[in-house]
Amino acid sequence: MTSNEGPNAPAWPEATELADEVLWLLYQRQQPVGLDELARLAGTSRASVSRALEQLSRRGHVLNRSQVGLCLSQPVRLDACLIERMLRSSRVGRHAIVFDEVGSTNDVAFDCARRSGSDGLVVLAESQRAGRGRMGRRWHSPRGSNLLLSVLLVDDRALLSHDAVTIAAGVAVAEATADAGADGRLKWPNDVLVDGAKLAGVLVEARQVHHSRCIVVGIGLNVNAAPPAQHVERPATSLSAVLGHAVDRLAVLRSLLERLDHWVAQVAGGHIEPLRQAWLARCGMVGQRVEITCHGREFRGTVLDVDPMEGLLLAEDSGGQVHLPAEASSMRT
Ligand code: BT5
Repeated sequence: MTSNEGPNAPAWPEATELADEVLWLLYQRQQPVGLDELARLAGTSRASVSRALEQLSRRGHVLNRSQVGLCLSQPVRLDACLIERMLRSSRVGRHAIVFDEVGSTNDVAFDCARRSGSDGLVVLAESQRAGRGRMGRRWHSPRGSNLLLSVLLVDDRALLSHDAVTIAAGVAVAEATADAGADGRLKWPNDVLVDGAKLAGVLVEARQVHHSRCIVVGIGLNVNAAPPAQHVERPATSLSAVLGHAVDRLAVLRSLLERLDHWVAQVAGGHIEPLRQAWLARCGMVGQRVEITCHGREFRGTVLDVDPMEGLLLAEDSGGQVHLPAEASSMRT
């Protein structure tokens, strides 16, 4: 299920295959390459490569042409063929769909659950009209700059708890930001921060679709642009702001999906302890005083532990200990 849902659908399958191959060659090169060289690498004629390049333009890819050759303009447009070719994962991201614009990628992912073989599907969009956060909040992201994605997991055997998948997604995002060179820290239950500013958020939702329990892991990650200040209650940042240069979204996406693939497999296999350790290694919250709202109640105290299955363990100021589930909790501090 490779698909780019743009306005100009490709004309015929062989041409699409060649355009995919040319795109892949250009993406891997990351340097200008001449038309003859491109034709040689693709094993075809100059004329066929020229037609493939026209098709790529119609798919929204921007090519920079110079005397030394042509290359893809940065940031490279997200494309399902690139994602599927680059990924080394067993479940997450086996199939990809890229949209120019949707309401919410989470809703599209749930809609796709009606198709057979959709487990592991990743839905991406260059922009969202109604991107959502948790508890009715909104997610804002400038078009074409960041990662807005949802991974569909069909959980027929009920192996994936909502909280554990939230923790797994947070760890995967933090690890992917580390791969890119930034020190992403986890803030329970669903934020990734750099120096206290929000870089990414995770929204895990579960629904019954026909007879299957479906979990959708929604992730918004600011790669090349933070949202305008009027759209956020607290400071936000992006990988490019942290690192001081433009960042390849596809490289970040690759490590994010491969790491999520790993952690989802761990959760499905019941291996929770490594996930707990990975979370704690990237979270500076143990020992901190916090205020948390859970099911409309206020809790104040000191964080003792984060358990992917049971939730955050809090030593309450009023005495006693309580486990607070991620799904129903919001941190106020
Ligand atoms: C989250 O909610 O952090 C989860 C966000 C998940 C978004 C993804 S995008 C792909 C997928 N499709 C969707 O429709 N959603 C998911 P929460 O903890 O409730 O945080 C929301 C708050 O973060 C907002 O109220 C803003 O203050 C702030 N915010 C909004 N956009 C932001 C951004 N791009 N970067 C940093 N902070 C942001």
